[in-house]
Formats: sequence, C-alpha cells, structure tokens
Amino acid sequence: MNPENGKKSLFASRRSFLAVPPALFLAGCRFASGGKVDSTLKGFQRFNDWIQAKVFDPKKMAQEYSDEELTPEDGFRVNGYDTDEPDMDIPHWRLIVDGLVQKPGEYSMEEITKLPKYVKNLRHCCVEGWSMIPKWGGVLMKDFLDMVGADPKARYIAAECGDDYYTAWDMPSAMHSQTLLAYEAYGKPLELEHGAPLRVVMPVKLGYKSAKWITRLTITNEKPGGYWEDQGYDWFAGL
Ligand SMILES: Nc1nc2c(c(=O)[nH]1)N[C@H]1C(S)=C(S)[C@@H](COP(=O)(O)O)O[C@H]1N2
Ligand SMILES: [Mo]
Repeated sequence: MNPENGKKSLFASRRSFLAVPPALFLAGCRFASGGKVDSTLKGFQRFNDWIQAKVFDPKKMAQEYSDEELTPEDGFRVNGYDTDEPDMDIPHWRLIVDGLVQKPGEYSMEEITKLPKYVKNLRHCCVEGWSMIPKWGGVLMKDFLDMVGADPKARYIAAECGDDYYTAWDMPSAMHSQTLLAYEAYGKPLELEHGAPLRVVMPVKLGYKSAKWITRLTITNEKPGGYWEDQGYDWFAGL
C-alpha cells in the first residue's frame, strides 16, 4: 500500500478540511454542501439532505471529458479507509441484491456484463481535496436496477463492500444516466486496488459514494448509513 494514500493521509486531511470550506480546494468539483456536519447538528443534516434531494436534477449531467483531458494512468490514485487489497475471491464473486426488488438473488459478472457497455471519462472528487479524471468502463446502474426489478419508487439503495465499507444513495442518484457499475478503467479490467471486480462510479457525488468491491445492494425505504456518513460526513454528498 502506498503510504501517501492510506488511512494516515485520510485522517490528516480530515483535520484540515474542517477549517477550509471544501469548495475552495476541490479543484474541478463543486461540492453542494458544507462538508463534515457536527453530530450536534443532526437535525441540520437531515434538513440539508432533504434540500439536496429536492434540488437534485436527474437530467443535469456531470461534465464528461475528452481523452486529452484524462488523468494519465500513473496518476490514477488509490484511496481506502482500511485496505487496498481486500480478500475478494473474484472467480466466485456474486453481487447480492435484496430488499424491494422483484428478482432478488446473486448476480454474476457474466450476467452483469451482458448489459450494454458504456465508456465515460468522468471526474472523481475526493473530499480530501483532490480529483482525477479516469476513463471508466461498465454498465449503467440504472440498467442493472431495471434488470433485477428494483422498485423505482423505493427511496434508497444501501451498498456493502468486500472491505466492510458501506455507503448508500438516494434512488434518483443511483438511477442517474452517468452512474456506473464499472468493471474497467483505462480500457483494462479494473485492478483490485480500484475495486475489482465491480465498483460504483457516481460522478454526481463526492468520491466516498463511489463504492469499490461491492458485494451487496439492498433496495429500501429506510435511510441507510455509511462508513463516513455515520461519522458526520454529508449523507447526500451531491456535487
Ligand atoms: N469499498 C470501499 N469503497 C470506497 C472507499 C473505501 O474505503 N472502501 N473509499 C472511497 C473514497 S473516500 C474514495 S476517494 C474512492 C477512491 O477510489 P480509488 O481508490 O479508485 O481512487 O473510493 C471510495 N470507495
Ligand atoms: Mo475520498
């Protein structure tokens, strides 16, 4: 693991970003909210989520970049709260889908990659104050949710990951036409450290919503938490 990217730098920057409004140093990223919310302000966070959900425009596109604007592959950063190499058993990997869905079950890569493939150059904005523009390849999360019969009127989707990370999204952001289940980066199979075999890419939100190594999606009406969200980070995290 690169010591630049691990837990240490995350905690170092958590301290500094309380003092600096994220919008000032998230180059190329326009963070819609106020960053870390003090736990005494839970009510404010709920209001903040409600406002962000209200103003979210599912038709508004995140910028897509040309190949010339891509971050060179050697600048494709790795970041994670714990490990960059969780134990994934990729040959036997299945994505578990449950909750408010017509066809709950375990879906293989073979079934997922049958959906239409999209390649998009999208900016990833980390709350720590850096961004990058990788070339992603994968399927639309919307196409997958349609395939499994996820209830489009359900409010949330919770994700679990192979490193015990977890996060969640509002349904409109999950159904957004730029939200990907990515299995490729830079035209090659996703590397383990970037979330293989399957990760989320959600350019309408801060990077901690783009879950790597996903193992389970649960469609629900009860608002789920997240690893960073439960520590006071913005739940909606819209850009
Ligand atoms: N499973 C999992 N997904 C995760 C994280 C994590 O720790 N575990 N970190 C998030 C954060 S904060 C960032 S910035 C990106 C980093 O993705 P990358 O390693 O491909 O740059 O992954 C996000 N998804
Ligand atoms: Mo991040």
